[in-house]
Amino acid sequence: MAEETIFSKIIRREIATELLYQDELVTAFRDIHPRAPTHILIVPNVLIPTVNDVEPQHEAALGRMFTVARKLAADAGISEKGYRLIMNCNSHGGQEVYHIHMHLVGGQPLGPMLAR
Ligand code: DGP
Repeated sequence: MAEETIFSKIIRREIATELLYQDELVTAFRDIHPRAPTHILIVPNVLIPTVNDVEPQHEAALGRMFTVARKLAADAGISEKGYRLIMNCNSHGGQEVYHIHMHLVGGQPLGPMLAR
């Protein structure tokens, strides 16, 4: 059984965090350490620790993450200029919170995908 993270408490509204979106599959809220003018986290409501733990039964939630990303990007007014969706996995990927999440970042030019 995977250990819960702070994200489970946010999803269950046990700690005060403004939710930008929530339905039966996913929840979205602002990153506490924004790296760009828009920096939103979109998470499945069910605890999946890493992308390595993704199973076919998660496909509905994972697909919903993209449709919600599209909506929130439009709400933020960044659709036309563009944005980046990021999912980090384990230590080499720089994952800090072991409840998978999609970063939606934009609002300024983001530069190359990876530092050289
Ligand atoms: P990652 O490195 O991909 O695991 O990114 C985790 C992100 O989660 C990081 O950008 C900071 C954010 N974060 C961590 N704790 C909290 C929290 O309690 N609230 C919010 N809103 N964001 C958090």
